[in-house]
Amino acid sequence: MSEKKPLVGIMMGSDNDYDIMVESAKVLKQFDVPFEMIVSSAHRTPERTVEYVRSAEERGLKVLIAGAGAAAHLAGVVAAETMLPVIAVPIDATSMRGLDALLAMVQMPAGIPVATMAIGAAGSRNAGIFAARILATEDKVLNARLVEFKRDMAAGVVKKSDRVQKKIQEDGLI
Ligand code: RP5
Repeated sequence: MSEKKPLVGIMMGSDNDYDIMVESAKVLKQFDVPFEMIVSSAHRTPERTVEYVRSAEERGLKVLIAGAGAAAHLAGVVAAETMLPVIAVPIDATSMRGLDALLAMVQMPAGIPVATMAIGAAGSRNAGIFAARILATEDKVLNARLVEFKRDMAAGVVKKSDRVQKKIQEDGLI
């Protein structure tokens, strides 16, 4: 992890969520955004969760990401305890394939918002990007990195289209 003071806190309900939540971490690392990571459960360790969140703002964190599966209350509980923006990542941890966590996160009642991403690894990557976008509103260098990232992605799509054109010709369809 970077030696700079963390700006983003990545929380997850279980170490079993790590493989998904590491995707947020990879994105933040790519954009050189310092972060920290903690396992804390809204249900199994409610006090630990509240203590961590209450100290977050004081310690200089600007955004919190909360990933959890099943009856996923983590993001909502976190948002209830802080004024920091909270990004939620639903995780596929049960026979409901993450739909349970998605609904628990996205259906927050009015007043305590959480920004809910898609289920799983793509959602976790987007959580990292979204956190970076929030921070970029006050950081021109980070903003430039995000602009470059978006440009590279667009160039990637054009390359994919070129490959499809080649393939359809090779397949003798046009
Ligand atoms: C949630 O319950 C965690 O976020 C995890 O996704 C799920 C299952 O936890 P484990 O039983 O795998 O620790 O709190």
